[in-house]
Amino acid sequence: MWAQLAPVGRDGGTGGYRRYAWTGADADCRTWFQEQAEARGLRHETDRNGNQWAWLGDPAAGDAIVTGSHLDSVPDGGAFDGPLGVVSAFAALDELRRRGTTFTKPFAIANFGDEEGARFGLACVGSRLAAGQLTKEQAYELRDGNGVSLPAAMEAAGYDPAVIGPDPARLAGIGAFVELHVEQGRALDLTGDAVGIASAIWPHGRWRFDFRGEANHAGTTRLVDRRDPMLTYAETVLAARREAELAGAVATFGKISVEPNGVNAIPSLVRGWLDSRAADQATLDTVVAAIEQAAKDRAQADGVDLAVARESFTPVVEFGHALRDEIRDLLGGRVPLLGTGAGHDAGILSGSIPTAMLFVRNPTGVSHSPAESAAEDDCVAGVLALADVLEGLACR
Ligand code: HGY
Ligand code: MN
Ligand code: MN
Repeated sequence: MWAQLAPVGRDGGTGGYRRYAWTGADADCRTWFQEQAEARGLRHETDRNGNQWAWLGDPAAGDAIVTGSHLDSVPDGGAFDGPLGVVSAFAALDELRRRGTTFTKPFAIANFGDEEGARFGLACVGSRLAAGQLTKEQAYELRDGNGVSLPAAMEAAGYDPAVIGPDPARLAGIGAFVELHVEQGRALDLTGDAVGIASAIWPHGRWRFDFRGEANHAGTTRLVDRRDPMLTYAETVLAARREAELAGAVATFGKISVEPNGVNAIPSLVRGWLDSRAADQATLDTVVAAIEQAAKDRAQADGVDLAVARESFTPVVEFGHALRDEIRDLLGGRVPLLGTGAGHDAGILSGSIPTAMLFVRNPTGVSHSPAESAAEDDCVAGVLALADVLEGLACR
């Protein structure tokens, strides 16, 4: 399975993945998912929000046990973030069938659409829509870097955007969702465990900073006459690092767009996107407010106009203790609990249904990069752990 999926959406130059929502690579991932489902006799469906489901048993019976993750990626992302959870789900089902277990509840494997928000800027679109955390109207406002709207992209990919929206009946039929994911950090490498269980997800968000100055000639405009938004942007990036360090949080400006983006032209507009995360909401609010204030102060000094818009936000998630502890017991009780700064569909859905996460050791902790890795033995350990969990939840 891994070898079949590996080449899909992979850039030959960087080795990173470019599997963005509603693109050709996304369609190829969806085809792979449907083939894996149907090869196992699972009933495949795509729901109103573009999430894929592979069913064993009748979901109408309710209390379904669902596992899975996402197949889309960040720009030049790694091979494991998302796909490890989907491949492990199919492999865990194969393992349960090898063990001869029978399911006493409906079972499904899910591929949630557009988890990374790489194209439209909002994380977890498929699960947010299903959970009613993103309305159809809000989704219709989303645009990619070329101005293509989310509904237009869905339509071009052959899906009907008119039906997107909350899916309470579907979620009401789910008793538990367990997502396996490569760890995006080194905690398991430090504890020496192959598998861990999520305790919480930090609150995190994305803010777009628009710095508007005055386009002018790079060679003939005196420094004193300039209103250069790149200076304001640069100071804001440094302020973000300062404020994050002060607060024990994280803040990243990883994406920028410049107009007109000419070597010999002072920019008219610099857009920078801030990703910031902290262990609690108050700290996150403090850090973002301090970064905004630093940007405002510098904008004033530079004669630059500033506008800040929050584009994505996920409050803190504390995974439910009952399912978390049941899973820990099913794994023998001594599996470490880990907090994480990475967002996941299991986090979004935790407001609607019981959810839990298993993490698989990442020896370097590197993620959102072609260098992301996990040892095969650890991936197998993850599959066996997921099979043990599913056996305990759905086959007793
Ligand atoms: O950005 C995140 O936390 C996740 O990878 N979507
Ligand atoms: Mn990710
Ligand atoms: Mn992920």
